[in-house]
Amino acid sequence: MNQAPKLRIGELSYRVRVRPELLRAWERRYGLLQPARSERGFRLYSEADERRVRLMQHELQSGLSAAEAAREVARMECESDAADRALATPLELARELRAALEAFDEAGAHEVLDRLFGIYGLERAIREALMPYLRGVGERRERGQGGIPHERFASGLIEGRLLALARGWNKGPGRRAVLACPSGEEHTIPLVCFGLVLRSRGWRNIYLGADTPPSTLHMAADTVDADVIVLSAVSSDRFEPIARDLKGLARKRPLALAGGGATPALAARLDAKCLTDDPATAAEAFSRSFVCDKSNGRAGVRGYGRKPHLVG
Ligand code: B12
Repeated sequence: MNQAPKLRIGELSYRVRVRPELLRAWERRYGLLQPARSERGFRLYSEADERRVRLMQHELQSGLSAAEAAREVARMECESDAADRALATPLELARELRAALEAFDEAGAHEVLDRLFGIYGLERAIREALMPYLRGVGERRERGQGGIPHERFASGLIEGRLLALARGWNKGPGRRAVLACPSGEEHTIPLVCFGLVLRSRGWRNIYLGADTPPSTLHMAADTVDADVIVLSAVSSDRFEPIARDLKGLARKRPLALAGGGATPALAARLDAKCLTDDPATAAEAFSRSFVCDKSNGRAGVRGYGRKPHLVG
């Protein structure tokens, strides 16, 4: 966290989704940001500046005026207790989340999630807290600790929270992704995370959820003329029985497989793309790699095999 200032205003603005003019106004009016200057006089912001902007957004969302929110951020920075709580690392917050969920403390868990998203934003929250938390649940289960009731309670709460953030994610002019877990598969949370980050890059999502049979996939993708279909499963056993259907889908439009069940070999066999990163990183890379082939006007994703409309 304590790195030298290095972010130009455009980059900071992109990360926190706040217009540069507003960032400069917060700096001028409230001293919220304390940029260094490059040799050529450009403002250079630190991670502490980014953190203060996120805290400011969090306070604004809770209903404070800008002046009050800025004072609140300053107070949090000064009062070490409050600051420590607010600036807990993502992993510390993941631990707090675990404690709340293990106690079936719904309000407590939401309060931790408020701080997690408010301070670190969606992508870091996913990558650095939610995924590690979920992995921990699996590891504890393997050691015979933590029961199914807790796991169901925890995943229901987290999924509900993520789907609340997803409201309206199928609207707008962006490219269309059909997202689903194949037949028999219930592990939807990472797919929802993927969709949320894709949405933040301007995509529209048509989310079909758990246990989606191939016929439904075909129908949905045709109906919305999807630009891509993304399927996620924890085991390749979910993909293998429908391999023929998946090849059929991949013949018509880009198909991507993700989750523990997606291997590069399987994806290559099905002419699909294999998403191997965590959901946030994968969505970010995926949206960057999605290109429009000017020669035939069709869109495609780099790394998809040999389909004629895909850019290789
Ligand atoms: C939460 C959870 C559930 C929840 C799911 C709720 C929901 N809506 O998602 C519930 C309670 C429903 C559930 C049910 C079951 N579960 Co479960 N579950 C989990 C748990 C704890 C987290 C799942 C998760 O979100 N993983 C996401 C991350 C943490 O997993 P990861 O492997 O690190 O993923 C990496 C990459 O693969 C990638 N990735 C993963 N998914 C995706 C998706 C996209 C789009 C992208 C881009 C990337 C990506 O990101 C990670 C890299 O950082 C896992 C433990 C685990 N380690 O996964 C068990 C786990 C997946 N479950 C397991 C089992 C056995 C079951 C049940 C059979 C048991 C049961 N009776 O409860 C049922 C089966 C349900 C079904 N038919 O699908 C096993 C699966 C073993 C296997 N490989 O087949 C696991 C691994 C637990 C274990 N160690 O035994 N489960």
